[in-house]
Amino acid sequence: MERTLIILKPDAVQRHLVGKIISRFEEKGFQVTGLKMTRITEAMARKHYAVHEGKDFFKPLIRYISSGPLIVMVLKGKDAIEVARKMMGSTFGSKAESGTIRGDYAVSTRFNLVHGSDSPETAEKEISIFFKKEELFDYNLNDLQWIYDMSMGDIV
Ligand code: IDP
Ligand code: MG
Repeated sequence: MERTLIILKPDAVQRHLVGKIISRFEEKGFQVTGLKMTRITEAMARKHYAVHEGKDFFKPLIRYISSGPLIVMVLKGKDAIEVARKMMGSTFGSKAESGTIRGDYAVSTRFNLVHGSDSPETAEKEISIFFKKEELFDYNLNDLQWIYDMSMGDIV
């Protein structure tokens, strides 16, 4: 099982899409292990998007992501990182495939509603930026044996 950090960016909050986007991830079968509304300071944003420092879109990206309250959540599931990014669609709203979150709800190249970690290393780093240990919950999901076939001992 893998963990990923998902952010519903300030445009998702302003556009009343929080419930819809969370539902998509829940309905897919992911377990929500942490969830809150917060704001990110410019310093946190710079840390979170450090890989983009120096690029032409860095400054407006920092302004965008720190411009209002957002939702951060940690999802747990098999291949959660890759599957969540697939559900989000490609970066630019105008290019994202229909059926994905960005493809269905975004047209902008910057205001693209969601963030999802892109590797296990970045996921762990990003989770530690936004969540304290006591804000994350380890609990049994009752229907897990219907989300995956675990009858042979592994998770399929
Ligand atoms: P990702 O969110 O799909 O992983 P990244 O390349 O990591 O995409 O870019 C981070 C964020 O920066 C994007 O989600 C988007 O909001 C913004 N962004 C990326 N490229 C551009 C661009 O060319 N113009 C404007 N904004 C951009
Ligand atoms: Mg990225």
